[in-house]
Amino acid sequence: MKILVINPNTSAAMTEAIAQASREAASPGTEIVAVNPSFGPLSIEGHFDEAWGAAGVAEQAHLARAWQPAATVIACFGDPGLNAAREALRGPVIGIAEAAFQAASMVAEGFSVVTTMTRTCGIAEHLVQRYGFEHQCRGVHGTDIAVLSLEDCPPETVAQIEDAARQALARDRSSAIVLGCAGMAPLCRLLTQRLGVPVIDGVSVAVKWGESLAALGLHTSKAGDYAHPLPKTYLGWAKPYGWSSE
Ligand code: 2AL
Repeated sequence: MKILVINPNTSAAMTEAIAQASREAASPGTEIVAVNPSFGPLSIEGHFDEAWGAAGVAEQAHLARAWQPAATVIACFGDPGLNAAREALRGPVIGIAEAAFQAASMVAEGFSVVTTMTRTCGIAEHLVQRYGFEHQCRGVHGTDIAVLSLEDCPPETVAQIEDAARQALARDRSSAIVLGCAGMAPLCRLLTQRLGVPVIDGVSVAVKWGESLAALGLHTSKAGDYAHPLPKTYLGWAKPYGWSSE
């Protein structure tokens, strides 16, 4: 089966790192197609960036109509454009934040999120509420590590994330760590070894669940709120992305 992994930022290097992590998680026979939008911010570190990231996800989901992936992963921790992609596509669409929270809640009674810029903590906290994990998520912690500095992650940055995770485990009385950025996916194995608790990278969980839901024959319901968008004229540069019924 073919799984589409959309990195909502426009960093080609990060898309490649996410593709690599996705391929390591995928079963033999699963093909990972990793893409990023043709426009928008190089990294998503706030609401303004996220609005453009969501539009970029809509662009890529619209393009994927032509081949209908078996499942789609939205690989940015704010899950930008998740519901838009669900409307556009038939296969299941999974956000890495929701996948990570679900997985963490199954392996630990309480978990902490360690993320990038402190200013993005509110976005993660809103997702915790929206997905209903207020009782399991015991804290969201910013490190003020810029997303793009994860591309070429030096040992000091890894040490900083490890340190933040140790403090979170102690302060929150939690017993698992959720990595709050797709760019942290390559660090998951190393941090698991160092911390000795489950460390959850939403990219790999979302790929695995995408495969599982597709293998079960489940698709996004078109009977209700995730029905295809209404056919409509879009103006300006977004003109090609207005939905048409064919
Ligand atoms: C992210 C992420 O996963 N990708 C990105 O550009 N920004 N999230 C985050 N909290 O920094």
